[in-house]
Amino acid sequence: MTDDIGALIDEWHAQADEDRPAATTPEVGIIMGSDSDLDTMAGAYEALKKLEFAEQTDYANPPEARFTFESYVVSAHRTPDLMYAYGETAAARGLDVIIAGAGGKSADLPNMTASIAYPLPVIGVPVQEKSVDSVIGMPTGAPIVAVDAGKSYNAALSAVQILGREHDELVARLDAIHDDRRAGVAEVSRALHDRGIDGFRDRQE
Ligand code: AIR
Repeated sequence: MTDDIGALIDEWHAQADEDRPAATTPEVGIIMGSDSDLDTMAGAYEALKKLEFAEQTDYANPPEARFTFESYVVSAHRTPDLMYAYGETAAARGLDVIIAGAGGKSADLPNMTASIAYPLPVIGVPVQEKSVDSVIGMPTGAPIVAVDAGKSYNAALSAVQILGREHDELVARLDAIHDDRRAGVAEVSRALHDRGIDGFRDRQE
């Protein structure tokens, strides 16, 4: 294979053969069908950043952070060979969980990657409402975990929940952001009650 897609495929296979220590490889892989999905998939990036994950852009030179993620565009229909290679090499490249998003009515990247990478968990993100059925509609024996349309932020939280079974520090980070969210509700609840609806609305404008 000599084109750029072939070069990526060869690179992933070579990385899979390297057998690098777990602390140096990305734990989470974010893949999406097109770069037009990026705005929607950015929620996963935001959640991972909040949880102190760093983006690993060079497989051979990991960032200092203990937990990292990587991101790629992989199209199930335009580049099925690339999708196959990603799913097939994911575990050997050190990934523990994949977040896969695709849009349109044929959003097959999440479901196909789940089948190829099995038993590695794949969390599917339907990029649009019309993509939900194709992401979650898997036959018995071919599992996928999925979130609602556009909820890539939740996909990242689910990914870190999975990693948390092995890493206590991630559980602590998940607890901390959950506490922040609770505090946010407490604050707004008190403000609404104490200022009354008109006062609350005035303060928001
Ligand atoms: N897509 C890309 N390859 C296969 C599929 N199903 C999806 C992308 C994107 C939509 O098609 O995930 O949401 C439109 O892609 P584009 O590149 O035309 O903007």
